[in-house]
Amino acid sequence: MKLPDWCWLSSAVLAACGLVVVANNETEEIRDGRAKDACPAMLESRGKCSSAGECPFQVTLPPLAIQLPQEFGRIEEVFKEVQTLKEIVDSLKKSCQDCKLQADDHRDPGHGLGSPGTGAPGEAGDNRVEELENEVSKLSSELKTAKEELDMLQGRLEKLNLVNMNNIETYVDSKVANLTSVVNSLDGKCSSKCPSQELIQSQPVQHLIYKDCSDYYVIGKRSSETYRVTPDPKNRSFEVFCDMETMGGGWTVLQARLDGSTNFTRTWEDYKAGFGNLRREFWLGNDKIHLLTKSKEMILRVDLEDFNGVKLYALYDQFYVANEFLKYRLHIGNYNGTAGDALRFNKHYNHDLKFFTTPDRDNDRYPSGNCGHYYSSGWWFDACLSANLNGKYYHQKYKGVRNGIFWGTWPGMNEAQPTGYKSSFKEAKMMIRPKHFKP
Ligand SMILES: *[C@@H]1O[C@H](CO)[C@@H](O)[C@H](O)[C@H]1NC(C)=O
Ligand SMILES: *[C@@H]1O[C@H](CO)[C@@H](O)[C@H](O)[C@H]1NC(C)=O
Ligand SMILES: *[C@@H]1O[C@H](CO)[C@@H](O)[C@H](O)[C@H]1NC(C)=O
Ligand SMILES: *[C@@H]1O[C@H](CO)[C@@H](O)[C@H](O)[C@H]1NC(C)=O
Ligand SMILES: CC(=O)N[C@H]1CO[C@H](CO)[C@@H](O)[C@@H]1O
Ligand SMILES: [Ca+2]
Repeated sequence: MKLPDWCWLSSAVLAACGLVVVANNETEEIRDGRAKDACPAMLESRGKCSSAGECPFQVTLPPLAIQLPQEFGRIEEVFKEVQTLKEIVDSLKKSCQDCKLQADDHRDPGHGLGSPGTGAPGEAGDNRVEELENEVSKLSSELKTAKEELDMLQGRLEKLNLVNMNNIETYVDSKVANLTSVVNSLDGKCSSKCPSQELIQSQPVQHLIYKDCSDYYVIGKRSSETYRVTPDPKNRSFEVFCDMETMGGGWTVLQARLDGSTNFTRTWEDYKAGFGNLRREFWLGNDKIHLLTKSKEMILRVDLEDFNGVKLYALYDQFYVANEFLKYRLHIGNYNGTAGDALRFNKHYNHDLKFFTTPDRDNDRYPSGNCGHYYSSGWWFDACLSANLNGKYYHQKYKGVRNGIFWGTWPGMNEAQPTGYKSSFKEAKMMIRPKHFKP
């Protein structure tokens, strides 16, 4: 009875592993077009990967050579991920063995399971896991070797981007994600067959992939840095900046303003994909924000600092951004904090449940114009705003349309100034963390 499951699973796994191996074969295709004519150096494969899994790809380096950008250090992360996978397969194997023993104990002899073939399915299962295990360790040692070779080369090389590392990275990433999802489904199959389910569920496959910054916090990462997250195993992973200090840490930063170095007057496509510099000013991107808020129940924290050095914050105990089809509609929960509930200012100015609007895409509730165009930003405009953290960055007070970074409940902000000047913010930041996270 177990056999078909095991067969199916293991062949899926092996297919996934096989594909990773082919990645080496494919690197040939990932050369930079410019390089082909200019210089004969290239990363290339030397024929098919052998059945032993060895892929004789190589980097040819006549007089000059390629620089392998720092990002290639990602291989190391991938390697760690594979190691984690390996550990999980180990523990799966163990729990499946326990499971099999129990199943043997409780077998009803009246059923066909008592036939001479009985022992075989279990055995086969174990062998498959072993095969998978071998396959995974082979893969990890291959990656390791590749990394060592590249590290060695790095010393000799100058800045010359012959190889598009991003493509390789994405490729390897997607294959590891694939492997991950297959192992996850393997876990599902195993526990569904196992009588002692609690036992297995108490070893969840949790940090196989890091869904957001809180997962990095849990494994002991405590420096505020960029990390790679995979909120949805079916989608791509991407870099985020993690705030590991504020209120215990574990925050995934969605937006930051601090010096005006990034222009926030942007199109729908820009807001969709994200823009700016994760270490300075940026918008993470609506698709990514959607995936992050879909993967876990999140809370939002907004931090603001004005030019007088006053720092206040707002917390919302729910934060969800729908997908593009639903125009990235905003959902916020109850407010708590010191900066005031500007997102839900009153009946007429309420950003909750509003669609995202950009200067080129009007989804707001203002009938005679586009709030995004008028206020120079993308935001969940009502008609139009009591808050706009994506407004223009002003280095001082300004006059005219209130299109600066705005938080309507800020002390003194809304009052008409006799001079007609409006005040803005020195820093603004939006970040999220799982609701049930305890630092
Ligand atoms: C792998 O390499 C072989 C021989 O170099 C080539 O024929 C084949 O098309 C390559 N496969 C892929 C997927 O690139
Ligand atoms: C993993 O790769 C296999 C083979 O290409 C593919 O059929 C499968 O859909 C992939 N699974 C995921 C979750 O991407
Ligand atoms: C920001 O971008 C918008 C749209 O491209 C442009 O009109 C505006 O001048 C830019 N602002 C700055 C300060 O560069
Ligand atoms: C607001 O948040 C703080 C800190 O998490 C908490 O102690 C307090 O009880 C919260 N207040 C309300 C009204 O939820
Ligand atoms: C944000 C993002 O990349 N979403 C993608 C997730 O995967 C689905 C289906 O594969 C795509 O349609 C989304 O665009
Ligand atoms: Ca409108």
